Amino acid sequence: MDITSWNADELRTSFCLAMSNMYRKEVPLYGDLLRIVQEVDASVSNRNGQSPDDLPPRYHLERHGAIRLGSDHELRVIRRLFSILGMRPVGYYDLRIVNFPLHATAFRPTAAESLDKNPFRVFVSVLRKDLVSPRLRGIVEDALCKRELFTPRLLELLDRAEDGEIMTSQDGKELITESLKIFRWHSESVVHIEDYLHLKKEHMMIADIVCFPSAHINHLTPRTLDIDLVQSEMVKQGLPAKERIEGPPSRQCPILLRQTSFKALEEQVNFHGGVAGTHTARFGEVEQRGAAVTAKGRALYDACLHSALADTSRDPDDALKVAFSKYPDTWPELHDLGLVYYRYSATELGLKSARPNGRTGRPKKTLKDLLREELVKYEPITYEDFLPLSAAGIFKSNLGDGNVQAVNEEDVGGLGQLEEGLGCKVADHYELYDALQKESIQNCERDLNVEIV
Ligand code: OOG
Ligand code: NI
Repeated sequence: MDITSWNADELRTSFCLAMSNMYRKEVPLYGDLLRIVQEVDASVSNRNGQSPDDLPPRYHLERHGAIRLGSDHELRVIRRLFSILGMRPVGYYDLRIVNFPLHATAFRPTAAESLDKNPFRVFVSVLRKDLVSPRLRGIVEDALCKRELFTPRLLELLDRAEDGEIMTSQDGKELITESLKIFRWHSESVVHIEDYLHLKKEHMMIADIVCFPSAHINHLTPRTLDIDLVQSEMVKQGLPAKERIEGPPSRQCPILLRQTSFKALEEQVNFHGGVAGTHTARFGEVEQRGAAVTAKGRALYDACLHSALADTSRDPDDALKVAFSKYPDTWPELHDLGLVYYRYSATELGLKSARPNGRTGRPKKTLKDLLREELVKYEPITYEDFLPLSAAGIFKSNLGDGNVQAVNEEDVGGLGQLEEGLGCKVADHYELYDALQKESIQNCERDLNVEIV
């Protein structure tokens, strides 16, 4: 795409494509995964009597990525960069619940129009040094001090954009080139292999963050229409697929997020001092997204998931199916029980029967009436966020780190710590979905010329 002027949505799309091209070169299996997703989506579209071109534009671009950072300074600059790409921090993920010494947020667009154009999201974790053993903190500080993720040119472009200077096409291209340098893989480690092994013994994540000169992108994840088909294609085509799909089971009405991956590569690394070794961190993932659930819908999801995890009498996939039989699986039920967020819109019949104001003003109607009279319809709002327990399942199979038990301690001010590092608040995803739902109701009031009470 040619960037002709300052436009966050276009910049984000260019950035996302550039990142995807870079990762495809670095991890060729990711290219194979993209091809499989394209083939599966085309066959699902055909099955539904559609052409892949009938899909909304976001489907062809859609993916997420994940990076891990070592300091507040790094987090702050990433926040500035992503803000220029139209992505802001949403949600707080305390990854102690999966036994990682990290916490995280997801940078993503939040406005309906931007999400429709390209909902690219990046899950950004930050190392919590307070959760690293005191005896290792020196190695961590030393290594992080030695690295600088951002080029002077990138910092200059960020300053200029923040000062409101018009970004030319050339500036936009340079911004992307300079930012890719943050996320590129380096096979040279900044630490000695002994230190790497000490850090890795404490937690793989600490070694992955601290020992390399960049904040390498550790996976990219295209969205697919049928994750079960992608999973079986991966196996058929000999990709080292993870054994199980994470998240809810396959349903008539998909909710939240289902994910699977191919396992991480073992990569050659030259450690400081010239010793050769390996590191395993980078992989490819695929996701199928469903509806955003309300807090009530999430509580039910968590309850079903926990009962599936506790059921050792069955195979995990069967346990999941049994546990989720308690989760309603028709859109009207999910709607009437308030489990899912919806986008409402006027039907053709509604638009045709809309009347100008009478003498008593706009008629008052309830949403229930409008739905019953088929003047309004609804579709679920897509879940744009993440599920840390699923992420832990992905990492368990990728890193061979079996320890993903939940830690049930109270939050010791992690959110405040993260927000201080960011230099801003993180948005609450429930509030965002609620606002999208409300906005859609207001659009119905306008289009039907009624007051919805
Ligand atoms: C977590 C990444 C989370 C997902 O799909 O849930 C994620 C990490 O980098 O440690 O990408
Ligand atoms: Ni992911």
